[in-house]
Amino acid sequence: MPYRIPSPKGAPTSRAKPLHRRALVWAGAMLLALAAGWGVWFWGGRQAQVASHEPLVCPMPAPPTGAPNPQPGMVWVPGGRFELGDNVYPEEGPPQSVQVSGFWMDRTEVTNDDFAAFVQATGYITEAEKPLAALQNPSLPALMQQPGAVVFVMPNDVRGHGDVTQWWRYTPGANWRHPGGPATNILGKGAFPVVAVTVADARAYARWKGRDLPSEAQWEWAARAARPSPPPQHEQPREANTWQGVFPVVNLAEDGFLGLAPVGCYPANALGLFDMIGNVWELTADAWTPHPRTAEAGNASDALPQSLRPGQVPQQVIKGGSFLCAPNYCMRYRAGARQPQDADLATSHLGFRTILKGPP
Ligand SMILES: [Ca+2]
Ligand SMILES: [Ca+2]
Repeated sequence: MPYRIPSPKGAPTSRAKPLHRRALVWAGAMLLALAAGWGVWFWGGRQAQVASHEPLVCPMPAPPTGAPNPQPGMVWVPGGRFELGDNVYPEEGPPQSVQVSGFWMDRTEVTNDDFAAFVQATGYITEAEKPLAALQNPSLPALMQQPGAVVFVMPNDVRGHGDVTQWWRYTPGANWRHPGGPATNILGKGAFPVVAVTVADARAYARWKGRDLPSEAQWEWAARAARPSPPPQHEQPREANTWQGVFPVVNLAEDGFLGLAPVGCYPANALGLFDMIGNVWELTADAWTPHPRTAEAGNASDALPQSLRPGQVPQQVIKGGSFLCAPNYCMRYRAGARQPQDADLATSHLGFRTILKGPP
């Protein structure tokens, strides 16, 4: 006769279980707890191990010998015609034929050292360092009217991917000098890509250098290494800083980096451009449109007005994906991928690089 827990009234309760079943349930619960604890210990230990091996600088290959490069730190991208766009997400298509003239492009994402030189020379203050004009943004919560940026914070668990605030947090005090928030800094990280900059900040830097931001078409053509018909690359690239595992809760960091990497840690493309795919998303000069922009030059297309709903902020096309792009979320680690970005919102996964028009 199995033992039963008596109910207050002395009748058998429906929650009563035979003693041996209770023992099994208890043992199962203990095993689950042990497994969860082991998982936390394992992933925590693995993440600490990966982080301890992440370099602060990656050696860049020496420029090719021969005639000196008239634009040091830049790569010549020859002109050509290609099919702009892709077909993985609706906003990438339909592909359209685009002609692009040749131009110079930074061989890496703009780094913290690069941006610090600009700030030191000009006294420039980025948008994330300035409070928003409250009267112009009455609907924003008070928190977001403080100077700051949106920071990725890895959660322990998520309920689906519909609510991005599970891993993105507006963080007062976050900016390019403190990309993870006020308690963080970029000491020793001069070779990392600058983040927490807006398109206005990127344009100011480019103007100071006498350059431009690339248009969507120029950026994609360069990321394709100026190949008119590249093989369709839809798989997660092996040699780029993306996210391996289940975003946003399991970061295997099989590419060697949990978060941002210094520029130039992965092989360059055939033109000599580093990190076009992954690491940080890159701002373009083009305002967002629902389908790829075919204008060759970003400045010209940028003059086209966006059709904005009341209260909607202007958005910019960003390209290339980031260290947060994973197969289960944001398969945008491709040249043809694109995404909108609020023009005045700085984030911890977004940077840029510049171009220079002119003779090779
Ligand atoms: Ca990574
Ligand atoms: Ca990039």
